[in-house]
Amino acid sequence: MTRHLFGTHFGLYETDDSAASPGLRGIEEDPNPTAFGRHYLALSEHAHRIARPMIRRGWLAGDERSRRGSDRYVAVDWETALSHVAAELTRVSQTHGNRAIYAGSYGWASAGRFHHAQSQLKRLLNLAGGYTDSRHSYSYGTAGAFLPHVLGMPYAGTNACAPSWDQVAAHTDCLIAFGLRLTNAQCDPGGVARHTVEQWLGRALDRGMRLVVVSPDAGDVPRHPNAEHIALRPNTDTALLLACAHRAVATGRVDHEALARQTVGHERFIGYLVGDTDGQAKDAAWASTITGASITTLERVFDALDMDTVLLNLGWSLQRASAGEQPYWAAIALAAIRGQIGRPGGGFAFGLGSVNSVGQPVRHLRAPGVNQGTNPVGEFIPVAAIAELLDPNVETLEYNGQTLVLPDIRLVYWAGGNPFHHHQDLNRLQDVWQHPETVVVHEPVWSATARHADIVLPTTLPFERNDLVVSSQDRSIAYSRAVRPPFGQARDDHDICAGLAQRLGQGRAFTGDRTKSEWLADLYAGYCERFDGLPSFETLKTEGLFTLDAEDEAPATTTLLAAYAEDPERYPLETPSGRIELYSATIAAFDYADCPPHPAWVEPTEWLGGNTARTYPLHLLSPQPANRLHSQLDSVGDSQAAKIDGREVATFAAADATARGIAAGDTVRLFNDRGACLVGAAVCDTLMPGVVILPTGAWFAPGKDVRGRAIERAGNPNAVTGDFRASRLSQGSAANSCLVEAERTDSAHAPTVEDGIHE
Ligand SMILES: Nc1nc2c(c(=O)[nH]1)N[C@H]1C(S)=C(S)[C@@H](COP(=O)(O)OP(=O)(O)OC[C@H]3O[C@@H](n4cnc5c(=O)[nH]c(N)nc54)[C@H](O)[C@@H]3O)O[C@H]1N2
Ligand SMILES: Nc1nc2c(c(=O)[nH]1)N[C@H]1C(S)=C(S)[C@@H](COP(=O)(O)OP(=O)(O)OC[C@H]3O[C@@H](n4cnc5c(=O)[nH]c(N)nc54)[C@H](O)[C@@H]3O)O[C@H]1N2
Ligand SMILES: [Mo]
Repeated sequence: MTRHLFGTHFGLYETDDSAASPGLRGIEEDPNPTAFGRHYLALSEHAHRIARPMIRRGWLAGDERSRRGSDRYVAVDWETALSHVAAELTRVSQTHGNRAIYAGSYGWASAGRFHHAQSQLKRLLNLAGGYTDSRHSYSYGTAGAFLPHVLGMPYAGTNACAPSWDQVAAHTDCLIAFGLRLTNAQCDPGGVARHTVEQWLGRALDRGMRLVVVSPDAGDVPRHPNAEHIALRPNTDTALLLACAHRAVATGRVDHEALARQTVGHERFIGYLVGDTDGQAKDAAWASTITGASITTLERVFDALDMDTVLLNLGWSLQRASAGEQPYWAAIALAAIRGQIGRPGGGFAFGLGSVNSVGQPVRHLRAPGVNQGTNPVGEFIPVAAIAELLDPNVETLEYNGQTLVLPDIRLVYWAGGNPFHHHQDLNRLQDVWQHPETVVVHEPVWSATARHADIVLPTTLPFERNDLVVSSQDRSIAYSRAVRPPFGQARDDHDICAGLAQRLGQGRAFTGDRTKSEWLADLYAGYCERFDGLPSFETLKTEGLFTLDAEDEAPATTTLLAAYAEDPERYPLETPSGRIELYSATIAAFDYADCPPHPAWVEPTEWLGGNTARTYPLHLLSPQPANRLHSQLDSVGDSQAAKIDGREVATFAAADATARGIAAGDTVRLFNDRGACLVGAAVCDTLMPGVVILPTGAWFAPGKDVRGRAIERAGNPNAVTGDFRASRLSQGSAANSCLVEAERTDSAHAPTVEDGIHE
């Protein structure tokens, strides 16, 4: 019998059309399926779907006063829409060169190796002369640019800096986790067959591992007798880590031999720790003022560090902040000082628990995807610099020791991402977004980005097409089957790009003369060439799922930097010195005040200890949503069920709520100088006072309140976050450095969230 599977970034599902529970259920092989995915099919006929190609009225009429984001759309046929897009690509390329086309097109789109929107678009544009691209990600942009200076190249990848979970389960005596939100481990770009992070963590805890969760929110701590909480102000982990290193130095707990062998620059770093350079010892008293944690609390961390095998795990959220390089560097330095690097279950880790795949001891089923070709245009931006790129007043950008000259963008082309979800300070983005001459977007739904486009091309969703679903960081491959017909006139990204390629004289070059089924078969053949034992394509289609290696094997067990730690001469790192750099001459030469040449406390742009906190005394954290993937599935199921009056829920510490007369269920206005948004209020006693949590993903719904002030109505944190970066070195997103104030609003006077689809 044929098994009907459906693959997503948050798991594999089986269709379940029984009358009791129409929809999807997680596959039986998955020990912890993601609940919100069950409602995916509710998008199949949803009012937010786009049925026909649409063109913005003002763009069509050449009306220069019309604004993207507040205009209406007219439906056109595909022939008209594709002719306009092809003509614009040709015009811009001929008049301004292909560097005037920005198609970095960042975003997660949907799982599926073939129907990967970005790959399809980039293959098309490379055949048409190229485009200005983006580098790195919002997820890991700070670490990705920074770590090559300290650890060298292979260690800068998202999944490259962690021991495997089996080693944690077997050897770690104490795991100190800086930020841990287990719902995040439900997702992985490309897909997840088995969600095992909670199982692994549970195994370690049951063996007796101590878990210390350092976070502004005690709600992050898993319920277990061996788990404890350390509260600290957001963005101050570096001070805590430096104090730990200082204490090791001051009390003779330094592994001098390992430090000398594995690192360079430790003398200068230690000089900074003890205050030689600035007269300030980075001791517990110093760290206490910065972190807001008492000295007694800090001593609990010191005590934990005295255990035998200690692993410092830093979530990706820590580097998505002002000076986000520093906590990572400080953790590397602390692990080195304690002689933990290269020990099974010890050392440092980045991102265990941030997604499912980090630390999985499995072989990676990895093969080439859709060949994007090569981009003749060399220009790029670090991905979070989109507003600078579009702002005609910004001509250059400091980045990683270079001065990038920003191209003059005339055409923006986005397929598979939602910048009006992912970017910070969306009010600024909305302004600079008015500058390009044309914006083309492929979208299955009327996302905020679709509503800010000139030409909107409706795409299918993954349950409307067949695909291979496999993550390059995992070991399973699935055949994902169409279970619904395409909505309205929606087309696959591939078919849209093929139609454009044909109009640009590149039709056969784009399709390779293959049908979509032939493309799938070819991609699958690529896996069979690299891995033995894969079933035939026909068998995969029938059985649905294939997994490398047996369930209980850990064939890819990893001790991070084991060979290097043992013999740095023989296995040097790809850094200038071949060693872990605790002082970087390269970074010193950049001369960036926001990224000093050794791990250091750099005051964040916005934090509770800074001047801005006098006006805006609440630190807003915007973590990943538990009930959806970013903005995806916000319109349905669990995400809608959790809203208050249709708005996203912000969680306040009890003391902050009381001080402002806010009660659970109230409508609250969060605001600062950049903007304001309306949220529903929840109040809890686990959160550190001074901190507010508003997950990302509510659909950006700009509007006006009764007093005529600009206000975002759905509870999107990026209406207030700042569009500054971790540092000039990385230009990574600093979404987690944001101060706001909050006030109760009479919900009767607050504008409600309506669809506002302009058709
Ligand atoms: N404040 C704040 N902001 C953040 C973060 C934060 O922590 N705080 N986190 C950041 C991070 S880490 C990330 S990764 C980003 C995520 O940002 P994005 O990846 O841009 O967010 P998504 O909502 O996943 O956007 C994907 C879009 O693709 C569309 N789509 C789905 N399937 C298809 C398809 O087959 N074809 C096409 N053409 N489109 C499709 C969806 O409808 C959706 O609009 O957000 C970042 N933004
Ligand atoms: N369900 C679901 N899972 C997802 C996603 C999703 O949209 N939905 N998105 C995926 C994506 S794209 C990514 S990149 C990953 C991101 O994974 P992460 O970057 O790890 O996640 P965040 O949700 O931003 O933050 C995780 C935790 O860090 C804590 N934290 C925040 N700031 C600080 C700080 O300054 N210090 C300390 N010690 N702790 C802090 C918060 O309390 C929060 O609980 O998640 C992935 N997983
Ligand atoms: Mo991400």
